[in-house]
Amino acid sequence: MTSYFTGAHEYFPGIGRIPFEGVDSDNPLAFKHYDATRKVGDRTMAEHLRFAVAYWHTFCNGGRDPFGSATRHFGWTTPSTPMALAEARIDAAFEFFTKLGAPYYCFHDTDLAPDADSVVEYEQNLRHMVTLARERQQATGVKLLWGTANLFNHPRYMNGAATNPDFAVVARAAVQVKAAIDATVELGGGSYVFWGGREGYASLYNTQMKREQEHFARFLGMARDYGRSVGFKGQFLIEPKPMEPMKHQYDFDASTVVGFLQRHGLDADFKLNVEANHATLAGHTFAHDLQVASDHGLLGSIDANRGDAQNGWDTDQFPTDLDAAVGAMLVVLRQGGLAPGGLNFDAKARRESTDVEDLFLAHIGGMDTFARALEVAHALLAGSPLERWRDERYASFDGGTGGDFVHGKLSFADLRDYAAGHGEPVPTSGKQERYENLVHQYMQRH
Ligand code: XLS
Ligand code: NI
Ligand code: NI
Repeated sequence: MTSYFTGAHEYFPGIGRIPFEGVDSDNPLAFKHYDATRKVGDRTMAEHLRFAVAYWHTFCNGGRDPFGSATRHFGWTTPSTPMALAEARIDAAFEFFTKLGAPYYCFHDTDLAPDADSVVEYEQNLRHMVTLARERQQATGVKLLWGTANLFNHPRYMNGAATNPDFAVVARAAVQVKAAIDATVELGGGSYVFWGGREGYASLYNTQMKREQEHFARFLGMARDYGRSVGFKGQFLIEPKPMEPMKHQYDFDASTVVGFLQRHGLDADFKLNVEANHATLAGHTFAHDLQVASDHGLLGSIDANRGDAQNGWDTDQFPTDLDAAVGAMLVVLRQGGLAPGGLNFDAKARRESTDVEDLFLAHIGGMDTFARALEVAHALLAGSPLERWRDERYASFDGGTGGDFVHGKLSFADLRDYAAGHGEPVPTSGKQERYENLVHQYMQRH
């Protein structure tokens, strides 16, 4: 991957390619664990982790919050017209990707190109920016992990996009999804994401929930058919989230989405993009929602971030919690990897982090956390008693009467007779602390 500048402007002066220096380095602008070409098992770290930078948080978000305006004003945020801004932003983005060594990026249509109320103008804007993105992808080797459409910002979507009670809005949402699928195909993206921020409701008094969900399934099926017709061979992904911005969102959590996809016959084309902070908002751990998706063969990709233990909203912080990342990587390794998905940092530097280098520091921390988690999870699976211990807990089903139960050879009355003949079951410790100690022992080991 070569560094990329148009030559016109360097947006991150004084910052070069981020090197790997190892755990003894105190250089903040160096990786301590992420060594892209290092092998872990049969693949390199880069191949396992497939890191992506989120265009919206890193290049579009100036640190605004509900109480205040942007705090970050960087070189690419000054141009006066929306198109000049988009063109400056894409150069900054590719300079950032290549200096960081991130192999992938993700975008919403309106992150990349200026939005417009006119359908034709919107489509032209996106096509122009996709041409520039394609040139830059070819020049650098950076690839698109996934594309999506922003169906939550514009006021027209305030009552929902695909689930809006007004058909005119549903059709208008299709304009963006069609264009964003076209962009994803043209840029070689391996996945296309639906995150339904406004697909939900605020009050049941004015809502026919069943009808809205049926419209949603119809819309997704049509988008799938369109994508396949224009040559999209990748995976469609639904990103669950229980709330925010809507009071109640239809894609509540992994379990809800799995049921929805199966009920509507969409599970052959759609998988899940599981986000850490969305799982915790739903009252689950990150690993729980990953495991639910994976158990159904539907874990397609990950939005890596973290919430805040004291705050009840989607703080989208960069992941620094090794325990949570190890839990995630165990699920990923057990299912044999994430490709064509990857680990997208759907995370933003804090509002108070106003230096341009903070964008690098944030990503370095996230990448090092997952690189270390990959090493720990791999070591746990390849060289520790973890899998054997888990298997042994279920050994009573491996043969004998327990085996007959598994294979459907017993009647319900047989269970009763077995219990009557065997007396009170001997208590078996769950040994949670032994497992926790093992994981933490491997986290400290080098
Ligand atoms: C917001 C979502 C969003 C999706 C893409 O909470 O995480 O960023 O990933 O629309
Ligand atoms: Ni989110
Ligand atoms: Ni996300």
